[in-house]
Amino acid sequence: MSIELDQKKKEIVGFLVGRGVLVNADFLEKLQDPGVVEEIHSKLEQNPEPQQIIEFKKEGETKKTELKTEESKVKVLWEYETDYHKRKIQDFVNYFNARYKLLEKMLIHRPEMQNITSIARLINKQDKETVSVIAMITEKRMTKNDNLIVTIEDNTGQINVIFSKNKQDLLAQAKDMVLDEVVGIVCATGDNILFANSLLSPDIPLQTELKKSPDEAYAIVVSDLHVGSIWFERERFERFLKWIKGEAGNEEQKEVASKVKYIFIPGDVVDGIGIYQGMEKHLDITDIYKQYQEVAKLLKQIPSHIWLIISPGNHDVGRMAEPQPALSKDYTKEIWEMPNVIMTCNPSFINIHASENFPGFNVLMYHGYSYDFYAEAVESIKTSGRHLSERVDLVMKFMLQRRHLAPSHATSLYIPDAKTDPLVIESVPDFFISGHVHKAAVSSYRGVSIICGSCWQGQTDFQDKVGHIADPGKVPIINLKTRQIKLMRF
Ligand code: D5M
Ligand code: FE
Ligand code: ZN
Repeated sequence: MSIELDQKKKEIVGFLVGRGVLVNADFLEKLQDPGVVEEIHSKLEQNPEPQQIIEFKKEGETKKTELKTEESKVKVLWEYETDYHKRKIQDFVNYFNARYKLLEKMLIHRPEMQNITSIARLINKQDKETVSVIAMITEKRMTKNDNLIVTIEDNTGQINVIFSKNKQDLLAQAKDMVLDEVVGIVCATGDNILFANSLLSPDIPLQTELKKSPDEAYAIVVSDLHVGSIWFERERFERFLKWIKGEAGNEEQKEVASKVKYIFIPGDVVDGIGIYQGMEKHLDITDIYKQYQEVAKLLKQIPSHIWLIISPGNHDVGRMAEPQPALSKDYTKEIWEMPNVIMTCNPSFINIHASENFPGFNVLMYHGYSYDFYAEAVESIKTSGRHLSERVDLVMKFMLQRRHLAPSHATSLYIPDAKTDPLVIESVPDFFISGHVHKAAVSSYRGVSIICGSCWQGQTDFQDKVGHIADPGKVPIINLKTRQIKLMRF
């Protein structure tokens, strides 16, 4: 890149950073393209004022990165770049390598990880030694004697590790491991085998201070509307709309409503069509376009000074494979055109509420499609004795510890991406927001607020059959000044 282009690139990044905007690796990657740099830079020069939209297109279909600012606050989104090439075996290999590298970085500097050694160098080790390995789990089985044998792999080889029943805490921790997750293991070497002494996840670093906004403002989570379903609870949603418009509630509740600045809508905006067999009889609106038009009608009632940040779920239109690109404009034109709407991909990483002297909050938003699997697959979560709808907070904490939204292969459909693994939780968010489970939950883990929205769809026939208890109409209300989160019932 020429010096001049390099300078322009720096100015773009400086512009964004100066406004508290997150500049992620994907965005930087885009800036490798001189055409993109020129295009964005020219827009900065034309109109560096608030309320601007920066947009750029690449060849082929319209792709858009949209940055909107309002006063000194900024929200940013990057759209996942859909890459339509046919996937080959090598793509899977590259994808797992990319994941390994990202997670290895989080483990490699941990003080516990002394004497880190590749698996190839351990296989023929004769002497007993204490070593650390960073590896992916490829197999797990209990022995007759109740020890756990785990096969691990890095890009140099494979080896078995024994978690002994004599170390009960460690064994319990190891039983929670799922296939394909990346872990750090401190162990003693044996003859072509390792004896585990401790186990580390990439995890969230301990944080001493909770980030708080200097001013009082609120963000709320309204997920799983399922508009179009016969079980969509319109009256309940209208009660919510009345409150957000300042027309209902006591004085205190009205005061809160007036200070709501962000609404997160993490997917299942509509019930969709053809999601499962026989779905037609569960639909009030059978036309997908009309479902989204109905959503637009409802969302337009929300005061336009509130940002609506919308990402897709497994009932929405478009591909199911994650990362799911932002909802297609072809189906959601009315929503896209709303000035206060930001459409993001699933998962997405967003910065909200930045101002001159506040960096804003980083929000990881993920619909939660993979969660059903982990509620069953993770021993300690499964044996917590509650249904997923009662323990989504444990699943979300599990994801934060693994720094991945679906560590086991095929627990969410995904498109392997040769360059990176977009489901890795690369940066530590302040808020981790999901939906999908149809029951609200609030928790926190090492300074990350864990929030799951509820739903606006009553209990479905299917949920009845599997014992899932939907709990519609509970809205998590996040006070950005105190970081307190309350559930409001509609
Ligand atoms: O999913 C809402 C909740 O219901 C979520 O926790 C999963 C559960 N659910 C829904 N459909 C199924 C099937 N087919 N198998 C297992 N669990 C399911 P939603 O995405 O809104 O349908
Ligand atoms: Fe849903
Ligand atoms: Zn869902």
